[in-house]
Amino acid sequence: MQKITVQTRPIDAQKPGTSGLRKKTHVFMGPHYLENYVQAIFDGIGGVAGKRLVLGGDGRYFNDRAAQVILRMAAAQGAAGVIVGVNALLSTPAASHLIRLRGTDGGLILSASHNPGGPEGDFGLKYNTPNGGPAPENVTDRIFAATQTVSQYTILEAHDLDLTRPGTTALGEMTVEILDPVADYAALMETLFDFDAIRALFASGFTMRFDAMHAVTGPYAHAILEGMLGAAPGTVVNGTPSPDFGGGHPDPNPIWAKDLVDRMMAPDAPDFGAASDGDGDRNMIMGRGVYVGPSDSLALLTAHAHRAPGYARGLKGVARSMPTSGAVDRVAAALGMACYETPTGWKFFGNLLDAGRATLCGEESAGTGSDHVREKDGLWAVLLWLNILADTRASMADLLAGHWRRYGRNYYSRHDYEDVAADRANALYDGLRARLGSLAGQTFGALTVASADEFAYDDPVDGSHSAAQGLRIGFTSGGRVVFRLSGTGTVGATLRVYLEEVETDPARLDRDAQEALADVIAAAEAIAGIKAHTGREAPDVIT
Ligand code: G16
Repeated sequence: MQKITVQTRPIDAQKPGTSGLRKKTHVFMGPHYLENYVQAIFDGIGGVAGKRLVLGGDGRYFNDRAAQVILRMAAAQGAAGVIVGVNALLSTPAASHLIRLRGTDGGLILSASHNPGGPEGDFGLKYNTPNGGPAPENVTDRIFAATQTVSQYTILEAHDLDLTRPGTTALGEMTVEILDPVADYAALMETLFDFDAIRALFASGFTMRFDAMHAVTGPYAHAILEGMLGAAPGTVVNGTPSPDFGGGHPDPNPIWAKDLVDRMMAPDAPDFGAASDGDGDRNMIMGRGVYVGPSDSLALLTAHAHRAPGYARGLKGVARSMPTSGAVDRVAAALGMACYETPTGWKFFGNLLDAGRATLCGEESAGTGSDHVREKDGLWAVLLWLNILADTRASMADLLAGHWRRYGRNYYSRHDYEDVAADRANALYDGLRARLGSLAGQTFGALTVASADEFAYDDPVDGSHSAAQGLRIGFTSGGRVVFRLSGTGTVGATLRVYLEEVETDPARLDRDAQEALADVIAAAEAIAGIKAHTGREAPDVIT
């Protein structure tokens, strides 16, 4: 096996976004594109000589080819070993767990998360640090800097490794351990949750539908829900990962998981419904006749986490991203625990989790997780819900209604304007930013602005400062609107408008969210001129 050095040149715009580098698949497959970026990761972390890495992905188109390239580059550059899932599959949370369990020098995850896959879809790659979490900004800055100076990479000339079976093999002088992607993760889940209680729940006739959306969670859900917990065969649907996710969009929200929503809203719906995304870190939670929004899910999980053995001793604190609703804040206040507000991006939770300041974290973008790994974790959220249901034996609808009665309800919605021309999106955003200082006291329709600022974050653990993390406008009613430009899209700009209004009147807790938010929606339009700037009459996606 020969090591060869390939001359290359920097490629434009290989800048990691909210979670790694995400581009159109054909862009990633272009000459030197993947290799340049892998080299930049290796350079950005000080080389891989003597290091051990975890490698795996969500199985999307090009996952298999990219994994072989990364293995050959790691071997050529002196890595001591790579632990890789069978067929180069690993869910993102399972990869995070393996990095921690095996004490590796980090890992490479092949995924564009919930974005569609296939030759016309998206591909992505990110580096996770030895704590198992997405690389923080100082590391991604070094990686980006390396993409701008890369001039060559070394790679082994070798045949593809057979990754179809567990076992240990060698590539040049590098050890490659191929393992079952599910086993270690399933064992971890067993330490956190009362599997006996959940088995008893299923044995009592409790029914569930889990939609794996043709993505990586399928094998995990089959093994854990149907295999270990005794859920009826057929509970897991769309459970075989496919390179283009069955032609679908593996984003677990009411738009893309509409089939699940329809089933859960039917009179003969199962008791509990859930879905997960491309790489298994996001979740959607439903009960018969009810949809539990991600912000509410975080709040309820926080209120009930003590019911699961892994959290029986209570939570050290909770954290949510800034655009996530304040529902969890009220639970934290009632329980007397710290509640942190971070910028969007799971990487910002890493320090809080490492320092033992937060146990649970969550985001409006369908992510919830805990200190068991350093990624959000879709199936973990589903299992915590199951543990709560097993312990309370209450219906999802009753749990949700009871929660709102006790804490009030944060009506919440996100309106996305996708693939907007970047200059138009920037004009809206920059124009609004320039006017923030003059908004307080102004009235827009029924609402008066109480505060307006651009969110910035000072990490309480390492003191790092992250500026320009979204524009937030609070109203005297207690409601708010937040404007952000997404950092995960691959075409044009995506404008996210996050809308929230607080309701504590027991007679008004059961309204339609868009209706309850009508004043906030109208004020957002009046303040920012969304229609004029984007040229759109309505959002592309409402969640
Ligand atoms: C990633 C991040 C999340 C973030 C989400 C959306 O999730 O890990 O923290 O909330 O993107 O980010 P944006 O609003 O910038 O598009 P995932 O599931 O895509 O890896």
